[in-house]
Amino acid sequence: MKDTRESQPSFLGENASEENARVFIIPVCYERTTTWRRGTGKAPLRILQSSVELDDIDVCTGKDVSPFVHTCTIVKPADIAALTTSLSQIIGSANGLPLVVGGEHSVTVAAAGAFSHLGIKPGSVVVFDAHMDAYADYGGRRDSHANVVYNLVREWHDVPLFLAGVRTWSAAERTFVEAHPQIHVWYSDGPCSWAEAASNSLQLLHPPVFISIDLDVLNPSTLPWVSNPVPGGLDVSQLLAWVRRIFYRFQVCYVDVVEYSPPLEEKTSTDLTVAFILKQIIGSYLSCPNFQNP
Ligand SMILES: [Mn+2]
Repeated sequence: MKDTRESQPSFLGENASEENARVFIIPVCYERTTTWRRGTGKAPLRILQSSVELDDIDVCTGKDVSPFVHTCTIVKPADIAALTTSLSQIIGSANGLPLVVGGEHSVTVAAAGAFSHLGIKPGSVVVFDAHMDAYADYGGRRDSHANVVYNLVREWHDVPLFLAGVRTWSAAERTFVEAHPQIHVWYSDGPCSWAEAASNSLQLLHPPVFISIDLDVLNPSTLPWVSNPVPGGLDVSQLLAWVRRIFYRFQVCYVDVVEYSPPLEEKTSTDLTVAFILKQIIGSYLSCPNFQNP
């Protein structure tokens, strides 16, 4: 079905009906607490616009993903509470995988609140991030991009959380993480390779899995346009291979991709990079053994 919304393109330029869709892209233009490079609020539109240029085929499976993807109307919430309400309604009526496209990382906390509101608790959480995001208080705030893991632990205190790709942290964050044995960290500059870490993560997870991907987990040489880039980190293939392994092993209840902060120059290759990542995530979902083709 061709999309008729003039101001907002749909992912890949097609828009499956809500009835036929199995993946629901939820674009969230939310940016309130960014502390260094601004721009995440513009990311959803840039990603959707560039996605129209992509081929519809998932390269690993050969599967055409577009007939299964519905792009919801862009959400522009005033605050996290309003976003929680909106996501509760959208996720509650979506018959398939919710795929939130941010926006800053604090949208993940709103999604967690929406799941709790709907009475759904994940079996485990995976956060891909260069940072720990484990501040109780950051610049006088408790709802910022740097409080995400702290707030996820508050929301689901007994749910295992695997934090992947960390390569910078504060003493306070490290203390918080060490005080919570349900948090497992893979330090990307440590002795353990990403492939070993991915295998280890699979041993710790339980379905359904709630996945948050802060794009700063990627090496800035791959994706420099994030709010808070950190040297080192994964490349796109490594991230996607890890995510695909989770999909193949477990039911996944939620994914978000956040913190892209596009440059002012339009039509940059990184717009396509992020759209490509989304397409491959969708392909992983649609081709995994847990997916039932309608
Ligand atoms: Mn981060």
